[in-house]
Amino acid sequence: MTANNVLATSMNMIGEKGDPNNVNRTINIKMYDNYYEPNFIEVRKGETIKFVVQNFGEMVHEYNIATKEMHIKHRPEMQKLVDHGILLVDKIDMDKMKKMSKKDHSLSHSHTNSVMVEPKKTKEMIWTFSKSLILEMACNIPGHYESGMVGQIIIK
Ligand SMILES: [Cu+2]
Repeated sequence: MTANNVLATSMNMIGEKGDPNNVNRTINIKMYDNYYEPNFIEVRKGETIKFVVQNFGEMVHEYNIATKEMHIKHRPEMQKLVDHGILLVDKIDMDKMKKMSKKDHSLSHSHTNSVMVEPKKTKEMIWTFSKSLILEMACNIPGHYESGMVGQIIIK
C-alpha cells in the first residue's frame, strides 16, 4: 500500500465533509492556550455535526478531527508552515500562504477535516461521522498537542 492509499483509508474511517443542509446538531468548541473545551464529545454513527470553533487564546490553533496516526502524519506539514513563515504564533499570513502554495500545494493547508483559527476568530466545520470508533480532536501546531491540546471524540 502506498502512503496515499493509507491516508485514503484513514479518511474513509473518520467520515467525510458534511452537508450544510443536513446538520443534526451543533457543537461549540472553545480553544484556549493549549486546550479544548469540551475535550470530550460523543456522537452517533451517521450523525452530521456542525462544529463552531472559537479561539479564545492568544495563539493560532487548529481543530482537526482524525486518528492518532493521522495527526502524527500531519504534524510535519504544520512544522513546514511555521518554517516558511506562513504560520506565525498569533496569525496566519494568508498572502504568503496563497503565493507559496502555488508552488507547493502542501502549504495551502486545505483539509476538509481541519480548520486553523486565529485568536478571537471563529470558524465552522461540518462533519459526518461514518464508523464507530474513537477519534482525536487535536491541534498539530508545533508543541500544542504535546502540551495537552488533544481531546476524544467517541462515535457510537
Ligand atoms: Cu493549538
